Amino acid sequence: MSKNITGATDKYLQRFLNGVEKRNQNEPEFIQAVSEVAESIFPYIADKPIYHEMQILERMAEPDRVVMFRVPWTDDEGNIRNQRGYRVQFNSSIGPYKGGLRFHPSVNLSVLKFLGFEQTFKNSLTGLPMGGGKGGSDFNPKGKSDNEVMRFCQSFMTELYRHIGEDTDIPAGDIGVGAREIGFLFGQYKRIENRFVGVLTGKGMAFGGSKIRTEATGYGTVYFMQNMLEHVSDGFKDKTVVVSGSGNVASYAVQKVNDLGGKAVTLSDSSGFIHDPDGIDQEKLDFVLDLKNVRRGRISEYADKYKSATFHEGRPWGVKCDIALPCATQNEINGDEAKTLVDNGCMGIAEGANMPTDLTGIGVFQNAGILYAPSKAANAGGVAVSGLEMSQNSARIAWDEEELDQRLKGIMKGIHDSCVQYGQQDDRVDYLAGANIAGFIKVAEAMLSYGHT
Ligand code: NDP
Ligand code: 2IT
Repeated sequence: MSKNITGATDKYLQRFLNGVEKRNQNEPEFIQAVSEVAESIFPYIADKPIYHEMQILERMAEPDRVVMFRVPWTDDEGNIRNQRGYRVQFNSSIGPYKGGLRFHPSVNLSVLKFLGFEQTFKNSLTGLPMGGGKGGSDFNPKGKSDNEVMRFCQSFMTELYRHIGEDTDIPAGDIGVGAREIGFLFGQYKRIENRFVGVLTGKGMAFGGSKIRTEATGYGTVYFMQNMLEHVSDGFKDKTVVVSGSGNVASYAVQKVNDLGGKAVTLSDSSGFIHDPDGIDQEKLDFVLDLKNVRRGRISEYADKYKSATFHEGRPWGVKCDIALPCATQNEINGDEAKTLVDNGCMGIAEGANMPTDLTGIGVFQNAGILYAPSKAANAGGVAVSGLEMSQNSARIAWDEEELDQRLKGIMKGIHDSCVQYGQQDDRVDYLAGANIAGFIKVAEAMLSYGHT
């Protein structure tokens, strides 16, 4: 790129970011997500004035609409409780809004806007016709009875139902929203609307769910890492893998690492992490799945049961590894932790969680030149199989497990190859730039076709 273009690009980028910061004060996660994308897109559009004239990125950085609502519910003691519910309908340029619901006390508008913005690019990368959205509540499911969770979900859906629909907006799970919550939410939607349609994904197999959806995010993240390794003539065999989180994404990431001959040695939750140098095999993973999905306990119990493991407070990034798969939450790897990973010889990161590495951490990985797959590429397998669940629901058919796993693998390979196409540099692939640009192009093309909408 010539010096003049670089100078102009920096000026436009700075002006754009100043505007985003001014309009979204007190929304640090949203500003972080937009900055990361903009830094890839401005150099790409430097010689494409139409994107500037049509204010494409400026419009992409503003949600189509945000719905915020009151969610009253009654706890088991008969107290009336009150939560805040949200649905951020971010961008429907290439399909109906699609994205998860998160129930966690940290949920606020900044978090859901960052997630909805990211989702728009991620969904575009899958190649399926899905726009971006995200929603949720500051409700904390931890320590609540099944009945309390049911009453909360029913109240939440009693408002949400009027904003969603199988061709309008199709929510799914995310942190704190799994099979149990999707069942309660779908049951209430069906009761209010008296229609049995694919308005949610991640449904149970008895009521329109898709095979492989539960496993898809974790499997997809590992498939993406495998694609990156194969691209440099390497593989998972005998690699030591550090995983954070112990929920849906982390559990099935561990399972697929084992399948491919790697050794996963950590899992974590918000209290700390376990380190099991012998590896987390299927029997131990079955214990974790029961602990987290049925008994709803803490990961420290793993170290009580398995003497090969130790429990530690904090995050697992100090454990020496070849590959790291952050699968818990945003900003769980800071600059110092990224440096520790690199100094300990880590050669690849694939983000199962959304935006788990902060901007300083990303800079550390990029400067080190190691394999770094940003979340919008690496964890797109979950929403991709959600898209396949939508297709199956519309056609009233059900594909088998093998067919779905093949499609998931094909979609992850397609995303990998798009990242290579748009991120290839002299001697390496910049997967961050590749994912951002490849995700941007299709949404931008649709927006250009629509004029000012
Ligand atoms: P789960 O609720 O199943 O599990 C979340 C895990 O992360 C738990 O172990 C939880 O610990 C931990 N965690 C959550 N918040 C924090 C925190 N603030 N600090 C430390 N640990 C935390 O969620 P998922 O596995 O579904 O989601 C994990 C990540 O993957 C999220 O970033 C999500 O957005 C992303 N993702 C999920 C997809 C899906 O299909 N489910 C698809 C794509 C991305 P604790 O129990 O102590 O809270
Ligand atoms: O972040 C994500 O991609 C998800 N939580 C899954 C969204 C979906 O609609 O399956």
